[in-house]
Amino acid sequence: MKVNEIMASLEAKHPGESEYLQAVREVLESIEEVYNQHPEFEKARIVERMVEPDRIFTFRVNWIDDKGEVRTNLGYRVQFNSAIGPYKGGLRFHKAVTPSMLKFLGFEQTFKNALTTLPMGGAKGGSDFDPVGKSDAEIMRFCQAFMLELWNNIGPDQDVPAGDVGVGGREIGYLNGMYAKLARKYSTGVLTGKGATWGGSILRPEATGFGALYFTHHLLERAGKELKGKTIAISGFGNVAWGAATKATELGAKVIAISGPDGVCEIPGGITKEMIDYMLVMRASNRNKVQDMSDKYPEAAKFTAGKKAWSVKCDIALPCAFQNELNEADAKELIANGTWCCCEVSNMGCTPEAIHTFQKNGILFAPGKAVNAGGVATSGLEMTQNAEHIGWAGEEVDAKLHFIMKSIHEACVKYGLQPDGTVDYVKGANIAGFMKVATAMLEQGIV
Ligand code: 2IT
Repeated sequence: MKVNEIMASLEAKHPGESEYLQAVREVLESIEEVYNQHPEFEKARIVERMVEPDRIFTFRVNWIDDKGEVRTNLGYRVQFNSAIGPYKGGLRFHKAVTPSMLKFLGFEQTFKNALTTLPMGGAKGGSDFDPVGKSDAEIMRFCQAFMLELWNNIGPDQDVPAGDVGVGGREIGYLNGMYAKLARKYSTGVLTGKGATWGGSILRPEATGFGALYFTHHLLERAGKELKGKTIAISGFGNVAWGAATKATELGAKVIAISGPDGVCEIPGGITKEMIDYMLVMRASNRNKVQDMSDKYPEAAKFTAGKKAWSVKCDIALPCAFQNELNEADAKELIANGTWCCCEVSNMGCTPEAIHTFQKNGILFAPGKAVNAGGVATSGLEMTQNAEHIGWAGEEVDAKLHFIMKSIHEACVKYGLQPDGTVDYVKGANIAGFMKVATAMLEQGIV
């Protein structure tokens, strides 16, 4: 396999799909050497088969807004790879959603899910529906219209969607309600991230952020460092940022910045429990403005318009918002300000140039597919509880989540260990995920 040849053919087939091509290139560059040591992979054309989704559903979603006007959006479900289990991955509602974005996310999800140690294939879906400024009734009508198209292609043994950017517990509720009505199926296993009273796992809302901090803890521990007393800048203020801020604070670190599309809030004294709770109110308002934090807590939080979290001096940077939200210039600014660790919590949160800059400067860096895998892993635990018709206590879920994150860290070390004793976590995560999916594909023949 030659990465440049495969990429040239993909670029010709899928022109302009920049996020998808970026995600594929990153993985192929990491696995090239290992792949070429396995002629059986090449013979079965594993890479050529793995980089294309199994199938994509595209559909129109019509709904009626509060003024009575008809609205039209596009909906998608990308079923990427089912070699190790039913398709699994979130739904993203965001105005910038395109097939390229969902293909990159589905591709990443396939390797991430493989890392979790649980039997889940990879998928992603969503819509260019923009939740910003929408009323609760509009959100409900959109979710119902979306499910009207999707319901026949999902199921507990087939494809299990969950939340992602713009899709949280409220949306999963509306989606599940409509699914049950259409499918006449009332078992709880078709979506994850459900409410705690109707099949949702305890700790699923916290899991992505908690898992990310467990991973960061193990990464720091291996490097002879600890979280206690360190300053952390977080981007975003949604579900993932909320979970990360909660666990970081609990483990003794100080979260000194959160950000939004409008700018950054600096919190020199460290974010408090009250402020962390307020992040949920801000998200539920659908206003999408981080300035709301400094309006509510003017003494503690100082808002600066147009700036990113990466302009704030910190030890550790945690991108928790969107792909490519941290670029080369941001990486250089962080390094100049003394940052020595960046754990990517968002999917592909850093550009390839930013990652290269971190690695060249000896900054501890770990990629999203390893760091944020606790979210989907806990979705997997929710599926297990649903299949068994039981619910575990929070301590049990937390212990399993921590164990999984520790295992993912160990897998990264196993496959990413460098001759000088440091770990290339990008390589480690990509090779570990790839080996599992490739072996599963090989053993199941040409399908
Ligand atoms: O990116 C992700 O891993 C998610 N949005 C969670 C997916 C899931 O199925 O829980």
